[in-house]
Amino acid sequence: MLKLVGFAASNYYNVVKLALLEKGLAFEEQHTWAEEIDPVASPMGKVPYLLTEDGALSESAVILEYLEQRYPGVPLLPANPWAAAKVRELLRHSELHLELVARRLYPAAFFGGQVSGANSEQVRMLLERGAAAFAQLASFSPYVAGAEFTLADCAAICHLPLVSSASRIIYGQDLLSALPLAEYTKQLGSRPAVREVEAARRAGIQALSAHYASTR
Ligand SMILES: N[C@@H](CCC(=O)N[C@@H](CS)C(=O)NCC(=O)O)C(=O)O
Repeated sequence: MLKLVGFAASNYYNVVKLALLEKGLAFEEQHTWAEEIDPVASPMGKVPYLLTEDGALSESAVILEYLEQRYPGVPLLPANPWAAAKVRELLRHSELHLELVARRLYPAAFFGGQVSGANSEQVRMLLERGAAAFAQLASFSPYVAGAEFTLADCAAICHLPLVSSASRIIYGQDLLSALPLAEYTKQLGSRPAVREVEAARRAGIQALSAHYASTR
């Protein structure tokens, strides 16, 4: 059986978990903190990774593509190549131009760390560009790529609220305010898989805080 390895506070772990649930695939979860990661399975020491019948696979976007090809029963990519490419475009944007940029704020926003003034200004500029680009590409009608729930939603619902909340904490301003995030989050909350991931994420944040406190 597929085994998803990582921890429930991780937004990248949750992207893959959501895709597995939405596709109706049987899988097990193996809880592993960052410092316990098997470097053979995940050479960058990151979660998630997926243990499959073929071996271990890291990098969430690659895992999603593998799941689509290996288990096409419930597709989360459109059959039309252009429409599928537009979904992938949104997925890449949410990762590269929003989540990875905002990630530089997380230590200060969520873990009591610090962000230098110069860094924070650079991140703000990049986030503003990323948010404008995402607003231009996404339709939110009601899903980010249109009428169907896709892989782009698996990423967006796990990454965007985090980016938004980090920006509110650091800048006192939601740099994603141009996106209809509140309505989108509410809409996606009607999906059982989204609710399941969100409940586990909340519990996972508590567990992560307790873990940090016990290892400091
Ligand atoms: N590009 C990776 C990013 C995964 C990632 O950054 N995971 C974080 C948790 S959200 C992690 O494992 N951090 C531990 C570390 O970097 O040491 C993916 O898409 O899977």
